[in-house]
Amino acid sequence: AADRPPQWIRIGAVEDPFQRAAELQRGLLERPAHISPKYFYDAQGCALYSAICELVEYYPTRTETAIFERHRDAIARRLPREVQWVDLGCGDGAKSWPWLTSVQARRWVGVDISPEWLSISFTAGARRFPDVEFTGVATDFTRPLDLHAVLEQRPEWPRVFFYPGSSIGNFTPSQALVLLRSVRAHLGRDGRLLIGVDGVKDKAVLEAAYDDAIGVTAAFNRNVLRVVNRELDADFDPRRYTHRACFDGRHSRIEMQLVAQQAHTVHLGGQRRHFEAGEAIVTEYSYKYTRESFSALLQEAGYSHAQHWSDERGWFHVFVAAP
Ligand code: AVJ
Repeated sequence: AADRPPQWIRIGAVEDPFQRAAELQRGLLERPAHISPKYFYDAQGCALYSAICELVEYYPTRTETAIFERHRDAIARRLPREVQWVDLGCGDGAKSWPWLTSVQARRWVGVDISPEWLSISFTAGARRFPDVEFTGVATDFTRPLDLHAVLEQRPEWPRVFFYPGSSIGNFTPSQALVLLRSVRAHLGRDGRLLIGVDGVKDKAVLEAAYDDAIGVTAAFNRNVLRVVNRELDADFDPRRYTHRACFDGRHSRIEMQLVAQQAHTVHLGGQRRHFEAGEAIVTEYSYKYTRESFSALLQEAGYSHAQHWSDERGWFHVFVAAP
């Protein structure tokens, strides 16, 4: 691939600041107020999320990594070879690199909402794997996924879609179903989906993972108000909000909120919004699945079969699903 320069593709008006501001304003004027978790990830938010992944309480990242390390060969045996490796929400790309060797990848297609992350991962990967073709696609998973044209550039290479870290947990089950179906529509006959999903477990363990003792997750949550201030020309004071994370067993999800400590009025890009003391802004859902509930979702999305791996405690699930 040395003769093929890295490719850069941008789908849609991803970072259209007017669209982002309008979406933020709409959500904050609703009752209850809400902010999509995609707004967490500015430079500071990405750094805080990296710090979260190192916390003793935040088990998902290290549990998934341990499953991947322990079962890498067995998992890879369920995947095709000489593939186009599609990394959904690639971030810094680091989770992909060992797999590129395992499956003799010919091409890496990194997909991320953040052009900054894309160029970081893209540059790191292209240096590390000079014989692999690198393509970066900037898009937002809340819009319909359409990578057909990109993947058709290399019709001879089967596709593996890699969606680790339980990122799927940010979608409601019905939104997740839409995404899983659209991934399936990209797989062709030989393609596979390799996905990591966080498991249902003890409420205290779950809540500690989203409300750590030294307050990193609280800082991550409050940081979204600074993103809002910048993008929407708002005047939230993050110090007036406390972090809350509760596991809602009925919906099988962690719900993260920012709770106003006193009544106050905020300016939101030309509008005003009053918040009562104790009023909450919903900032994130993180859905948790059992082996059975996620297998059922895969089946409902049309996948014909799936293999499963987990850790000793059954805290995290990894699936390879076939179309
Ligand atoms: C990046 C969506 C997988 O839900 O665990 C971590 C984000 N939020 N701590 C998750 C998150 C608070 C994370 N995901």
